[in-house]
Amino acid sequence: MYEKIPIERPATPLLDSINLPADLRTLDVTQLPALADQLRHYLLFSVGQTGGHFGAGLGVVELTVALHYCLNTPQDRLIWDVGHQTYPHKILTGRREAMLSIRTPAGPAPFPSLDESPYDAFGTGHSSTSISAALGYALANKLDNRPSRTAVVIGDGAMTAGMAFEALNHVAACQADILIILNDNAMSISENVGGLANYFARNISAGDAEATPPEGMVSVPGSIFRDLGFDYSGPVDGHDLPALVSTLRSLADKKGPRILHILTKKGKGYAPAEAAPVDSHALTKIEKQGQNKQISCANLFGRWLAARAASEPALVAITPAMKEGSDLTAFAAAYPERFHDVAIAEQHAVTLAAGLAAGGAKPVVAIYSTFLQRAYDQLIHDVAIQDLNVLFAVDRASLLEDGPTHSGVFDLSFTRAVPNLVVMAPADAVDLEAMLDFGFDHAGPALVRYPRGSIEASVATAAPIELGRSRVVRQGAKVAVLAFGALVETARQVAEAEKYTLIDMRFIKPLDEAAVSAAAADHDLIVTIEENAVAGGAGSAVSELMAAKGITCPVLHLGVPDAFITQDEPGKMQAAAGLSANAIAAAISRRLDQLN
Ligand SMILES: Cc1ncc(C[n+]2csc(CCOP(=O)(O)OP(=O)(O)O)c2C)c(N)n1
Repeated sequence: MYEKIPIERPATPLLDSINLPADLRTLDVTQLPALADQLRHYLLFSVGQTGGHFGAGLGVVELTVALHYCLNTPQDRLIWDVGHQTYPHKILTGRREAMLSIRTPAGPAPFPSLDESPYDAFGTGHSSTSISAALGYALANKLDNRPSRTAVVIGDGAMTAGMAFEALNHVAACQADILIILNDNAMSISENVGGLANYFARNISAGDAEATPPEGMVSVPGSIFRDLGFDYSGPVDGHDLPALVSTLRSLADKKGPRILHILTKKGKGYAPAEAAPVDSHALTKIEKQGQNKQISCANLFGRWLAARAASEPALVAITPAMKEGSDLTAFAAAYPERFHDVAIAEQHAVTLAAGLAAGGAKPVVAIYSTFLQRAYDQLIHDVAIQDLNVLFAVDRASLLEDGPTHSGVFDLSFTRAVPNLVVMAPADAVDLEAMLDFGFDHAGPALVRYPRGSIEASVATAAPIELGRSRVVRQGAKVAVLAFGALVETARQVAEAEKYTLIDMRFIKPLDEAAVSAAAADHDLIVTIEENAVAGGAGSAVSELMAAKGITCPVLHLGVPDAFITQDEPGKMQAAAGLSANAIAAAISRRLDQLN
């Protein structure tokens, strides 16, 4: 058991001799526990250096060793659900040293990535896709008569999502040759919730898989999967390497859909993580810890929610498995009956909110930008068409270290196309709270999007929020910068230096038409700035409005280009997208030169 994250690189001679899984397969099974121990120690060291996900990785160290030992990867396909637990997998598959630069453009991606390694059979990041992808592989193998085997590792948290069930249903229909390893640690990021989580817990206390059900007992472990048409084995101790190896060996060559249920401990082998698995889901780099600056947008939201709930008995908050990340902890503790962690079920979260609103409650959906992508139809079909009073608090609407899977830079494009929906982006902490209030009180659906971390307060004016009204931050000349959300502060630096006009647009929908036409009348160039895809984003809204109203003025759209921005520190990702103050200033002056 490790008590501390090593700051010095530990000695890991056996691990160092494993450059690829083929090396691992030359070991004797009795050497595997020592290898697992060194892998765990090195994982702790490398994550300490880089930050990143580690609680889940610690829990699958033995499983990772056993899988690469028993399967013939990469010819056999191994697909990890979510992929946040793949640091040990990356270490064993040729990326041990590279792990020291994970989450930088030169280093490995924080999740499996098809083009990074042949051992990463499928790119992930969002949960519950693994069984579908594996079924695709299995069916493609069959078409091509390839002997390759297909295995999946999916957590009990990821198993709660609709997609996982959709795939199980279809796998059973196809009777495809797939081995699904259900990694049950009773944890999502928070404690896993719901009927499935209870079912697993009940079964585990009922004991061994092979036992006949005692009189009166409703089910034996795995009966739900057996009934669906799977060959179920388990539960097996997922930290017992010899047991894992012998079970995997016996299951790997079987045909048809198989489920192996293993029990593991999140954070295994690192005492602080075992004691506090929620906090150890991910780690901040050692050097960065303690540099705690301003209050984050998530914290502001959490504070707003708890305060507003005190005077709003109909307020109900919903999270799809992101209670801590969205900072609903205080609210959940104070108002447990009005708090719903629906597990990893974004679609359900949004339609549940629609139902609550139809029933007279006042739901607030706290959701990350990229996870809202999953619930687009529910947003349109269940909330917006029925014009229901749902407030969406959309967090992580920004470029993120976790890379393209988690960078929330599409929400403005896909939400602003939806009728009835009001879309806002605050430039500072004051506006964030004011917009949450405004959206909550608005009759109809409303959405407030904000980035990870904090937003600058230097442009705060506390001007009241009025529907579809922008505010002029500074009056200048020549160029009117129309900035949206968190980038207002960056735009301010440019506008002040160059004496441009700066407008904090506040609303993406409805857009401030009067402000746009005034800006066009008084300036040579309109520049829109947003941390969102240029394609279909807030700037597009400005151009569409101008086209519709016959307003003419040269326009420059600055935002995330039509490309996925590689993982890096967020500030560097912004720079890579051309959204640093320098890049913005340069782009504007280039355009002015072209116009002259
Ligand atoms: C669609 C989606 N929603 C939410 C998340 C955030 N998320 C990442 S890991 C995780 C918990 C996964 O739990 P489980 O599958 O049991 O894996 P464990 O971490 O317990 O090993 C969640 C909710 C996500 N990656 N994708």
